[in-house]
Amino acid sequence: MAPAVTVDVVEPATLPHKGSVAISNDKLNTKTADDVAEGKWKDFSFDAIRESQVARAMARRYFNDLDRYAESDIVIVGAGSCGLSTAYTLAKARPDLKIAIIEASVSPGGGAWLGGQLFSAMVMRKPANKFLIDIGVPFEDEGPYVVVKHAALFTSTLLSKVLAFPNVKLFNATSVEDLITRRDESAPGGVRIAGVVTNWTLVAMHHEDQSCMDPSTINAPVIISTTGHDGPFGAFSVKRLVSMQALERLGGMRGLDMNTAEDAIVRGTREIVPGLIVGGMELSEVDGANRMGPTFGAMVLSGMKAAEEALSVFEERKKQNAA
Ligand code: 48N
Repeated sequence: MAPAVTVDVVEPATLPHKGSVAISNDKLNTKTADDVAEGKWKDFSFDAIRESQVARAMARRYFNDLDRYAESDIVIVGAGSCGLSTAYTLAKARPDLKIAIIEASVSPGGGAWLGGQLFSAMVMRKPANKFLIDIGVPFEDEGPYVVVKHAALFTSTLLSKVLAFPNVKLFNATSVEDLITRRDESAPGGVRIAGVVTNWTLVAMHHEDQSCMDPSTINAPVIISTTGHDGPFGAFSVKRLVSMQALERLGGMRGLDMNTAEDAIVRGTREIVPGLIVGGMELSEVDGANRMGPTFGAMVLSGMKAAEEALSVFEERKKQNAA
């Protein structure tokens, strides 16, 4: 007979009391996987559960995460191909760092679920294929470039690897709607970025038709913004830098030129103002770089470079704080 199972039930009235409720054996589902495999669906049933257990299982973890990541080491804004490549590179290199990813959409991945014009295949120019080998995504080798048979294979594999890191937390359906700043006379625009201001995206979309709905915050010494090129949510951080006069103006993304664009984005990935690194297509809005269209190698390599830049900024700040 299977032993009684006990679950920790935290009664709201007596928080932080931890009680336990025994689910008696006869309610336990003694059906094994084999039973199910043998098609004994007729009298199948799950073990009993109470709705509040599900509600508490979700809430407890989410609010623990909010508490834990309120002070992060690195925040990545935007979980598109560049942001996710950054997160993977960082989390793999530095399991000691707390990395928060803030993604406005319910579904992370940005523009990397399809190739161009809604076609499935995704093209990446070498040496981005090395990243694909690292994360275990198969591709067809076409010489100077490779082709992943479905963009969703790349994005879902990368997303699953990023989410599996214990030091990474993805806050999706959550928007960065401002930046935390500190006065910094040594910075060209007079500010250093010290974190992000967040709100549920559905809230951020309704500031015009609801009374004031204040945001929350995440403090971090390094922010990496990869919010894509201009669009309803695109190029958020660089547009905000201009509106707070920390950046004079935006260069504006130029026309499509694959060769020029991909080199410029990878080379240009850098710290734009102290504490804020910009990568991916958001950078095209700053530097006036060309767009590259449906080739994603620069997103991956920009992510790898953004991770490197972030680590050197992080270590530099740590030294300054220790001095
Ligand atoms: O995929 P994107 O838009 O951005 P990148 O830079 O990761 O990848 C760009 C790439 O998909 C291309 O555009 C390709 C190569 N085409 C180029 C071309 O010439 O057309 O991902 C940005 C992510 C999205 O998921 C947004 O939802 C998110 O950033 N985002 C935000 N998340 C939180 N807070 C915000 N304020 C915010 N703004 C955007």
